[in-house]
Amino acid sequence: MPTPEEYLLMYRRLAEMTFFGKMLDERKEEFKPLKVFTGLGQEAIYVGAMSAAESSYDLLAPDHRSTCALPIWGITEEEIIAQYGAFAESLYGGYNFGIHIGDTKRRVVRFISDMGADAAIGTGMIDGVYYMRDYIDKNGADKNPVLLAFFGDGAMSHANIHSAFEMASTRHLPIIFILNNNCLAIKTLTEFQNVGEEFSPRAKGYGLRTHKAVFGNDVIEVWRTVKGALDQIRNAKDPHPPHFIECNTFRVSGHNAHETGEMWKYVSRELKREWEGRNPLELYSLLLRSQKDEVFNEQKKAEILLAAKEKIEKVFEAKKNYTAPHKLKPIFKETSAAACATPPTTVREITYSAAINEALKQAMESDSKVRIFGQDVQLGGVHGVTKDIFERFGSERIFNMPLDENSIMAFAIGQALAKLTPCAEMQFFPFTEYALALLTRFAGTHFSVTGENLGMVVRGPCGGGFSSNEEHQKMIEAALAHAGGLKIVFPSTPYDAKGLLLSAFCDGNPVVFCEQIAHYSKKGRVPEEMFYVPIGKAAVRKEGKDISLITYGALMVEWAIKAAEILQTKNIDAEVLDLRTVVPMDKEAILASVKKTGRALIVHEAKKDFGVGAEISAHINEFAFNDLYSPVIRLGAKEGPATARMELEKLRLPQIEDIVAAVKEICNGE
Ligand SMILES: Cc1ncc(C[n+]2csc(CCOP(=O)(O)OP(=O)(O)O)c2C)c(N)n1
Repeated sequence: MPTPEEYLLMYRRLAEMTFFGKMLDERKEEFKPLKVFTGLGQEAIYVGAMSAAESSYDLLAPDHRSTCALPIWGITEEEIIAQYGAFAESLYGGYNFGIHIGDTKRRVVRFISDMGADAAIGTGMIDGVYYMRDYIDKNGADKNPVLLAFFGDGAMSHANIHSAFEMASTRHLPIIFILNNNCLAIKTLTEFQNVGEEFSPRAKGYGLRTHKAVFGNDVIEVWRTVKGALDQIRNAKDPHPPHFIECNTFRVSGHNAHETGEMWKYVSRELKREWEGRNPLELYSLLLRSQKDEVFNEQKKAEILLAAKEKIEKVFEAKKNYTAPHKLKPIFKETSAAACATPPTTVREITYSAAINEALKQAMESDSKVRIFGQDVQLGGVHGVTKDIFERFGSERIFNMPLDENSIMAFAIGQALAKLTPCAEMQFFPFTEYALALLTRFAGTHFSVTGENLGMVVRGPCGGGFSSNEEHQKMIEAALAHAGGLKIVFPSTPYDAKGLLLSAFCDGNPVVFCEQIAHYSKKGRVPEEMFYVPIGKAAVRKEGKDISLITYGALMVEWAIKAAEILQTKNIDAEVLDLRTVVPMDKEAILASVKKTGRALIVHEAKKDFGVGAEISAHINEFAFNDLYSPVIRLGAKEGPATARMELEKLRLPQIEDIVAAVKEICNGE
């Protein structure tokens, strides 16, 4: 049971948070046009759970009702209000609003709107905190941090929660999942999310330790249950399953404060009134009065309530000084290109795949914060790119993951938040689409929003040139590039594959590394030592003066070079510019080449329509229009899916002959 001091502390916190929520609700108009999300009536879950935990080392993955949890974790009410209004003085300088807040230093996962995302990302973060403690810092092993991850009954249906449970259980992570079951997901009643009385059978199915559902308006019941789970996890000798605690409550305010008056449209007035009668603060006053007369009496209660009210009023006073933001922030952390200690000398012929494997090993050797994970990677992965790494570095550095790209991406982001350098393998790049939301909406925005770098590498094979299908070879770089905040790298040679991958590991931004599947066995000259090819710098593969062939990716670069050789015999001197990276795009190199040749043919393997080529073409038209002798032309895959038959692939993908024909037409009008 709590000590008398703990009883009083929780009363004070509950009082402060109740006033805070009420004032946010009452003064919602001041935050317009932004919405205010409170969740009145649910305070006890967050105050009880967080009061049971240890704020100096446990972790928090909040949900959008977690306003009450944050001050206990050191994110002050002033900071919360500044964030609610997206003021210039807020932690994120006007980016995002409301409860969308977090702070890695204070061990709070940044909250994003995607339901369940924080719980999923939290799995990677808590895992990373332990790795950091045991293998990097090698101290503080007496402390066993636990992640408290909150989410609602609606989120229980989402893939992110599936990912969170799956990662937590398969990696035996010290996590307490806390379900705030407020009976509603916006306007949808719980019965549409779940059949049966409780959600715990689902959690049990994942191997989580479940508890009898808790009355979530009773701060002590929540505290006691969470405390018990924390003790079990912290003191376990062997790997202990994560816990799942379902807290039943009800939100007596609207989904956001602005629609409270409309709630009767989806809940009965009786039900709302019934739960209003179970107000957590009033229930707690009654409990304290009956049990703790010696430390709690009417006078003490009045003192605490008055102090809480005054504190919150002062917090709102501070808001007067907050101002509107007027500054957009950059999307990438600036990186100075990594340099080699000594210039590489030992050059030999190795395959594209071996070059990547060598880069992975050298990155791991030189930095023990690099960890590799994905499907089948311990045994080399299905393409053999990660072979022999497990034998050399062991299972703490390279490990297999469940067959779920969303889980892998969430875990990678969490590891990066824990200041490791994760390298997630996507077995085939198109399956990254299952992880697109977290990659683009968390990883791709993190630096802009927070100013904190998020160094991570997502790598895998892409592209055609072999018999397959759309599911295995669809090109998705245009979607990723359009999302923003992700560097996108396309190595075309074994040399670049190694040098660019080593750069990706020290970039400090999320880097998507697209390997050409059909080129894994192609050989090229590669230095044995570590070296770096700068990200964002194109390479001229063949000089020329008549036309610029602008391309990227190993397959198209190879074909463009072959086409240029054929064209040379026909007295057309084509320059081949290999972009190497789609983002950042080396626009200077593009303009320099086009200004020299006056003509441009853009070639890529991805579909022509709405592809990266359109961006390149637009850039040339914007900045080199007067240098052009003829319009910029694009070649790309035809509309429709990739196919299994090479006969059809020849029709679908731009071929060497197509490049030659297009150039002849541009240059000679043939
Ligand atoms: C993936 C995703 N889909 C839809 C939404 C829009 N949305 C915001 S809150 C919400 C309801 C969440 O319900 P629940 O998880 O029960 O939490 P509660 O609001 O009841 O606390 C929805 C659907 C979202 N934020 N994320």
